[in-house]
Amino acid sequence: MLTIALSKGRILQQVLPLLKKAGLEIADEELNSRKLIFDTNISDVKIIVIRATDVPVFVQHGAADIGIAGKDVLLEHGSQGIFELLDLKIAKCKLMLAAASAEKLEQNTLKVATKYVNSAKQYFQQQGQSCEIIKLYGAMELAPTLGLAHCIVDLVDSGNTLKANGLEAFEHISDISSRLVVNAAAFKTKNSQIKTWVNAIAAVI
Ligand code: PRT
Ligand code: MG
Repeated sequence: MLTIALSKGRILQQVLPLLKKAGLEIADEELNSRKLIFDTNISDVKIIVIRATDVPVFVQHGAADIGIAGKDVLLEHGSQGIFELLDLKIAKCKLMLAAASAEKLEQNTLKVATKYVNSAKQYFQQQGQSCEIIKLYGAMELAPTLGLAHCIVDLVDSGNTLKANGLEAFEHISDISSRLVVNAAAFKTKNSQIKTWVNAIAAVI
């Protein structure tokens, strides 16, 4: 049995058509049921659909053999016990540093609101910039407006969300897209089964 963990939300919408092209699909009635673990057209492959941040956790512990999640989530989680095998080139965006103006970034200790604590810390450390990280789970864009932080580190696609909140992107921290990861132990014990699917998916990217 092979278990594949998919991220809910926007990644799922783009990943299901990709898997279908690679020969793996979940029937609509199955997907619309209240089940948490879905059967697929392939008898020995099951799919679970979970919170994006939970995908690397399931894969690291071998509860899922394969996972698909955003690079943003994978960078935050760390790569212990996980191999990244494919860039699916979907759900693309950029991790960026944004503020209301360039002057706001001129601080001895920069107050940064973000969901991406580890990525932000690492970035400012590389820059030699002292910072205080304020962890938020959403609506980062509000933080500078309400004086909670000098700037934010967040995902940016069109830039419309920043613009609508009076913010501007100043630094590009990393390029983000969805990645296929595997459990390191499963990659040995289920190597041929995993490789078959990785190759099939690679061929349709
Ligand atoms: O909502 P929940 O907490 O359950 O999960 P989630 O919000 O993490 O899920 P979801 O469905 O929003 O998907 C998130 C994943 O999609 C991320 O982990 C990324 O890998 C990927 N992705 C790609 C994005 C974006 N593009 C994106 N633009 N995730 C979020 N955004 C948000 C961004 O945070 C900002 O609020 O969209 C807004 C910016 O978009 P623009 O176009 O206005 O710049
Ligand atoms: Mg969301």
